[in-house]
Amino acid sequence: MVTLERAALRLVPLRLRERFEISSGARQDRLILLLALHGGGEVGWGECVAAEDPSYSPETYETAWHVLSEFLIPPVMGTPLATAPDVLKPSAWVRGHFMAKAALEMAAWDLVAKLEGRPLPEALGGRVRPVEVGVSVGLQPSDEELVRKVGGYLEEGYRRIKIKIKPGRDVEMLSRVRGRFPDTPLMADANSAYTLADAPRLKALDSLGLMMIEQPLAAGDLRDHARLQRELATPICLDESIESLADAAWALELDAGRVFNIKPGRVGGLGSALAIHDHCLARGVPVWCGGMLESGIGRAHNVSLATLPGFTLPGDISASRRYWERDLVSPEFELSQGTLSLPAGAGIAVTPDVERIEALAVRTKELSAS
Ligand code: OSB
Ligand code: MG
Repeated sequence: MVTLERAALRLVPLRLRERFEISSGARQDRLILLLALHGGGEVGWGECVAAEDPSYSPETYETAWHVLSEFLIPPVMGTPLATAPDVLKPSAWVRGHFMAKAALEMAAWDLVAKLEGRPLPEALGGRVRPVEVGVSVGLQPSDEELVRKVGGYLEEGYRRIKIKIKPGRDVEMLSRVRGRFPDTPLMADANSAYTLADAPRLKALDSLGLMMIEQPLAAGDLRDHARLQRELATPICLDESIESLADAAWALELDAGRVFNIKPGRVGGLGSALAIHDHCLARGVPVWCGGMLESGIGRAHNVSLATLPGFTLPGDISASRRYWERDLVSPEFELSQGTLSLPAGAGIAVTPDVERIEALAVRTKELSAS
């Protein structure tokens, strides 16, 4: 039992080493929302994955800042906490805002694990181990550039390559990549850029031996995903469509997808991610851990989650240098034989560079029991 004494929000601008383009748009500058939860002499850290615009999800860092500071954090200040997911109980009435909720819940997991002196993977019910990882490659200016990028990542050791697609940059582009890398585990992510009318085009991808096609259709349209899956040999992987265990269970019942990309931030926290993992593990449905261009703080949570036994496929959890000139944690995450590991230590085990976070922060807020 720990009493939550204080929470600190920080908004930290961080420039990606390379602009990252997906079907809905491109981004080079991130505004990273961090949450530090103080209690029992320790600090737990969480990162909110909400983006700068509401294209991937209805949330943004601004809506998350608002909901965290007005509704999620105040009712837990000065109150005792038995388990990490309990931190969301007083705000169970708040609809949606899964990314805001996840940031608070993940900070609580880190805090509780640190107070217990346990690494986060163990607190989650797993064990510390290296996790196999892949890389998510954005839309490139040309197919040549894409092939060059993919080759570079394979040389670094990434175990699986995900390529962003959109209408007009799909079948021909991926055929060229496949031609150059006949045996590489490849997949595609459309971020909802297609409709069922594009089924013939998506069906043409079947001949390329992709591991899966991620989120081809609209987030809310499980019915059309099920229709599309009936026509495709390639498994559909769902990302944006899944915000809860209920969504995942329903998608499986409809056969709207056969693989899930689990992002703790998108599903409202690690407790929800665990529930989806357990449901899939019991049914032999493969899952992998996705990413949202996080700093090392969010990445440490993702690496911890990915140690659980159902995460049998390499996730979008890449090394710090794939994203940042300099990460916000030490040690930074480095690729070793296609895997990432946490250092030894309690909780997320990596140390946030507090001095740099304070120096970079463009907005701060402190909350405590009144
Ligand atoms: O669809 O998985 C996605 C990044 C931002 C928004 C959505 C997605 C992504 C990625 C990047 O694919 C994954 C990463 O963090 O490396
Ligand atoms: Mg995706």
